[in-house]
Formats: sequence, C-alpha cells, structure tokens
Amino acid sequence: MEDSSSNWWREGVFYQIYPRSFADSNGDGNGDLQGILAHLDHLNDGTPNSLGVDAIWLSPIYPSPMHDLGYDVADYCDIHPMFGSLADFDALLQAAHQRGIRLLMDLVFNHTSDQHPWFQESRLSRHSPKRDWYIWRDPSPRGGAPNNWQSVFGGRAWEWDETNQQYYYHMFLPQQPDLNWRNPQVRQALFDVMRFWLERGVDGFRLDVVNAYFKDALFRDNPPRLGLRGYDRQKHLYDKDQPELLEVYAQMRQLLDSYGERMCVGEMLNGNPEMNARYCGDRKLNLAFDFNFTRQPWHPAAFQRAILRNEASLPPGGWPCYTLSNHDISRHLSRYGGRYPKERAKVAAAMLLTLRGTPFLYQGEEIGMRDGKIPYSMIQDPPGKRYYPFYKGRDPVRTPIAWDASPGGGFTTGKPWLPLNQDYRQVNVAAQRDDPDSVFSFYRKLIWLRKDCPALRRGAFEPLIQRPRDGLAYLRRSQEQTVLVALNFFALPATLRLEVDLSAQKWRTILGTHRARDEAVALEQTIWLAPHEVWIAEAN
Ligand code: TEU
Repeated sequence: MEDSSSNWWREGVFYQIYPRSFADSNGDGNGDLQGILAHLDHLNDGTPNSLGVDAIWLSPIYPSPMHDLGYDVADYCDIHPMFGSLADFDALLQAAHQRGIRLLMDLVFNHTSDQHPWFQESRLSRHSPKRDWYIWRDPSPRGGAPNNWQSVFGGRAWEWDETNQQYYYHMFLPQQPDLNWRNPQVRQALFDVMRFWLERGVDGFRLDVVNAYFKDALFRDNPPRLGLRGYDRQKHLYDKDQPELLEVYAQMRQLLDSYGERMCVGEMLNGNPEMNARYCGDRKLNLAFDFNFTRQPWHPAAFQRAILRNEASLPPGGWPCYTLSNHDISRHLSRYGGRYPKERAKVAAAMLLTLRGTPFLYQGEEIGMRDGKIPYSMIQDPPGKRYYPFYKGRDPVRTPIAWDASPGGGFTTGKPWLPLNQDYRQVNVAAQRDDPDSVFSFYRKLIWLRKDCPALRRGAFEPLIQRPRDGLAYLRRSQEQTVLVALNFFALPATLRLEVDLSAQKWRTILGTHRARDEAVALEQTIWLAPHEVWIAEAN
C-alpha cells in the first residue's frame, strides 16, 4: 500500500503559473519570481481564504532570447534576469514549501535555443565535438531539405546553415534547434539538468512535448493527410512518438523515484488518452494532460464521452489528469462562456475539481479570466504573427492577472508587457475576494471541499446518466464516502433522469450554487436542477 504522501500528485490540485504575467515586483512590466513570492498567500495560506492549491508549475524562467517566450532555453541551470536570480528562486521554493505548496519546473528538452552554448558549439563546424548533439543532415540527393517534415509553427522544419552546407532540424522555430536524443552525451547532460533541480529541492517537472524527443532513425517522409496548415497536412509517423521514448521515461521515473515524492507530467504533442496510456503508468511518466478533454464543445454528453474514453484507456498505475486551459489554448471561458460566463465558470470548475484525476488550473481561471484582445502591433507570439488574422496566436491567453482595479491592475506599477484585459476592473482578485458569490469564492470552496473528501480525491467515478442531455450526474465513491455531483450545463431548469435509484440513502448538500450547506434532499431516479446549478451532496 502506498501512503498518502506518495499520492500527493494524484490527490492534489495543481496550478500553472505563467511567470511573466503573474505579478511584477520591480515595475518593469514583466512578472517575476519575487512577484510570485509576494502572492503565495493567494495560492495557499493554509486557510479557506486562499485558493488552497497543493502545487504550482512554473512555465519556463530560464535565460532565453524569448523568441518563443522562454520555451527557447539558453541555459537550463539559471534564471532569466527578467525573472530574478537563483537566490530568488531558492527563496520562492522555500516559501512555497513552508506553505505546503510543491513546485514543478518546466523542462523543455526537445530543443534548446539557438543561443544555447551547446548549439553555438555544434554549429561551428562539421567536426565540432557537439556536432551530433543536434540533428544535422545533408540536402536530399535531389537537392533541398532532407525530407518533407514541417514545423509546428509553420514552414519547413529544416533550416539551411550556409557555413557548413547542412540543414538542421527544428520542430518549432528556426531559433529552436532540436536536440539529438540518440546521442548518449545529450541524455547524460539532460539528466544532469534534472538532478540539478531535484538537488535544489523541486518536486517535479512538466515535460514539454515529451513525445517528440526522438525522430525516425531513417528520416522517412511523413505521409500526407487532409488538413489546413502545413503541419496538419501530414500524418506524424516519423517525427514524433518513436519507440525509443519508453526507455527514457523509465530512466526518468527511476531518477524521480530515487529522490522520493517527486513526479513528472508530460505534455504530448497532438496528445490523446490512448497515447497517454502508452506513456504513463508504472515505470513511465506519472501523468500526462488529457488534451482531448480541452477539445470538447460545451455539452455534457461530449464531456462524459471524453471522461469515459480517458477512464477506459488507463493503463496499470495510470491516473487521469484534467485541465481546461493553459498558456497555449484559448481560455475555457472564451470557448464556453457565451452569455453566462460566471455561471459556466462555476459549472466548469465543479466538473474539473470533482472528477477522478489530478486537476491542473491555469492562472486567472479562478477569477473567470477570458482571452484578452491584442492588436497586431503588440503580438509577441511567433505563430500569431505568422498566421494573423486567421490565428491570432497565444498572447490573448497570456495577458497579466489583475489583482485589483488600480491602473496597473496591481500587476505592475509600470507598463504591462501585454495589456491587461479590458474587463480587469471587474475581473480581478480584490473585487472577488470578499464576494461570496464570485467565481474565486467558488473555486476556493471546491478546492477546500476536495481536501475534506476522500471520495473526491481518490474515489471511483460512476456516471449516473447514460446519455446526458442537460447536465452531468455522477458518483465519486471511496471506501469511506460516497459523493454525488450534479451539474446543469444550461440556462433552463433541468430534470436529470438517472440510471439508478438513489432513494436508499439520504443526500446531504456539501456544496451548491443554489442549495444551502447541510440541506437534505431525498432522491429517487431524478434530480431537479435550477439553471446552471451545481449541486454536490454526500450520502449519509
Ligand atoms: O507546446 C506544444 C505545442 O506544439 C502546442 O501547444 C502549440 O503551442 C500550439 O499548437 C500552438 O501552435 C509546447 C509549449 O507549451 C509551447 O508554449 C511551446 O511554444 C512549444 O511547446 C515549443 O516549446
């Protein structure tokens, strides 16, 4: 039997911080580590006044020329001066741990920045000792790029290097050359980076595009398929998901486990539950985000299908991991909010935080942030510049958090690097902190409820409706407890008809948007819900 501390990553609530947009302590308009430190009480001060999250994941804070906003790393073992120093980092980690908040670093191991000393050395000559640390190829015999592989961010994935008359491979920007994981020295160097952070005391890692580390040894062309952008017009048989990954995951897991209570969560490129199942579980990655969940329309049947698909695909030792938003995709309220952003924010939060699996929140969702509007002239994100106006890039989901309604939103005393959202005078932390009906208050209640409920943290998931039309109803059942969750997705009153008769037990409200705590409700095979009602009850 595992004890509960080794289960922290299964039972805890995670929160993604996008450091540049969290809180600026020095007035330069960019969020930084001291800003995070100053706002830890928002995340968890040990009381239900705070959000109560158990762990934070920091998007990259390493030295970087910022072509891909920090996902182009120039030094894996230092901090970008914009964010602070290693001393600031140590102070943050210590303060987080004092509050019981664990910390994950973001490791971008598929590629480095072209400014990384490894690449600088590699590109010097064909005979450089680090030549083989990256993926260099001669032109194809017919001339031109070695094969048809495309960059995720647009255009060919091969960049010509005049000096040495070879191409190098970059899955993302030309400024992000891919590392050659087939080279044992590269592996050694990257595992040393993991050790560096583990020794400093971090609790784990979020692994960027972790299924792309290896490319086909024969560099075969990808076959075509239907799609809009170049990258989507290929089946990615040969530029990711290679069999060599599993050996690396086993080594990573062994390293993490050797430090005790550490974990990693994988980000899969074009991920889905079946792929996650292949890569997660015993002697593999601890968790992987279920991006299929984020692709669902606002309909209970769609979400239930996604949940059941995830549950059905789980391998031995596997555990679901759900998220609704992150720094790459449109915020879920912009996708789902419609005319009822506040109501739907609560329904979505209740679902995310009562499913079986580890929930990851993205900063700002706890106050119901939506995507910002960024004029073309202010776009920072490379794919946004490239595909505007068809795709406006990821800046809109990376706008700063507003802590209050003051001119800099309490985020900065200077000029924010991306504009605050237009509605920040309403959508900010201070405005919601003392409002018991706010989105923030509801997130707090849900997260603190989860801590009290073994069924919500680790119980089985049992759907109560076969074909949901208006809402979801499910049980979470552990040895100690049974919890019922009922969610009305829409603006009309709903009658949820259940597969089972729940009259044998009394149901006591433990959290609701409409019902008072402790209100007892007798049920048979239907549940009545008001528009957008969330009702969570415990069987007595
Ligand atoms: O993202 C992987 C990725 O390819 C997508 O999420 C992509 O950003 C999206 O389709 C938009 O085009 C990871 C990071 O999360 C992302 O921020 C980085 O830009 C990318 O890797 C490269 O490191």
